[in-house]
Amino acid sequence: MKIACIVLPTYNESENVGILLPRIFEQADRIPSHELHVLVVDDNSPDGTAGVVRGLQARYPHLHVISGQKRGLGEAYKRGFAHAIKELDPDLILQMDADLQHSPELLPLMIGLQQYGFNFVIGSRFVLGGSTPNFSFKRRMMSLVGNWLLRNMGGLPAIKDCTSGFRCIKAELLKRCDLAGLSTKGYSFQSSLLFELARNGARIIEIPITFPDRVRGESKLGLADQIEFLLNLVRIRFRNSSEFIRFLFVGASGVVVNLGLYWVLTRLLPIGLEIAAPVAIEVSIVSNFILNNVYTFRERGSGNSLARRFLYFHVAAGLAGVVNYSIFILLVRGVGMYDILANCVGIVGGTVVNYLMNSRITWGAGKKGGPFHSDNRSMR
Ligand SMILES: Nc1nc2c(ncn2[C@@H]2O[C@H](COP(=O)(O)OP(=O)(O)O)[C@@H](O)[C@H]2O)c(=O)[nH]1
Ligand SMILES: [Mg+2]
Repeated sequence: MKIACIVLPTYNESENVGILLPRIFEQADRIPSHELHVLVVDDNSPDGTAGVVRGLQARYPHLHVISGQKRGLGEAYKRGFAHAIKELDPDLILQMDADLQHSPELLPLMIGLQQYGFNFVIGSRFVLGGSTPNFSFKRRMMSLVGNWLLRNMGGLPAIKDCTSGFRCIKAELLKRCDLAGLSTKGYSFQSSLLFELARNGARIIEIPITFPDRVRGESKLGLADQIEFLLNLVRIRFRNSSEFIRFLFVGASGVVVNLGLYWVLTRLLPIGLEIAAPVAIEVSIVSNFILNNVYTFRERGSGNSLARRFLYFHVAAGLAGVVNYSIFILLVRGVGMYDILANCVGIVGGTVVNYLMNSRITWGAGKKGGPFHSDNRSMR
């Protein structure tokens, strides 16, 4: 049977885990598709959280616990994910808080949604039906502004809750991600992980959750997390633009190839511009294809197979070529523009179309279907 493993980070949650863990395992019967496991990642909590968990292991054979140094929520998750993948080889990995702010009764739904093609389910406080009934005005504003900044800077305008800690992720998708590079602290780890999953082909759905205040214990996320969160916004933005900058470099090399060949064909050989231009375009498409494959999108694990990527790339390149050629002919024949200049304009138009298609589709989320598929990735 396939395994779903909840990675549950804890720091001083001894009062909560004793209540939460039985409530989680009560849900196991409602999840026919998966065997439910819980991995508690405790950072040597001084209040003896790990001891409480160990005490419950006799009752729950699928309860696991690892301990380590306290180095932030992000580090705890990284350790937990690696351990779960190595020891349990799960099909699904879930993230959840241990302080009863996330309702275990939603676990069957979050796990069940994977059957419908969603490989990343987010329990969301900010979609219709979600709520944060006990948030102070200040906390609500911080969360709303932070999430607004994140979704727009990171290029996922449709995602409402970028920092939620209640999520269900297909392990296969998580394995494609580069976790080592992600932030170590709380809120910024959650948002960095979201964008990393998106880059690697997540098909996302948000389901509404109620996020009440914690009743026992104290929140651990403080000022340092908020500062790292703000700095991380810049990193997230840069990470997205660095891909676009690489794409432009490749595009520039394509311009050299295109114009160089066009010049050779029209100036050194007796070939007319109607033929020379499309030949030059086609050769530059092929050189761009090779470079984009090995350079621009090298960090992305696409939801598409290599063969499919290869096919989509040619469709994108073909469309870009049509746009390039149409602009070129229109400008030369229609407006009487100098042919080299007209070709430059055509190349710019073709490059934009090429980038949008490759970023959103070829190296995108894979087969169409999820609400996430393309609109949310407008900045990539
Ligand atoms: N292992 C570990 N868990 C942490 C750390 N910081 C927070 N947590 C856990 O992460 C979850 C969410 O933290 P919490 O303080 O409730 O954040 P808040 O709900 O945003 O105020 C809880 O289960 C905490 O015990 C940490 O540094 N290490
Ligand atoms: Mg909490």
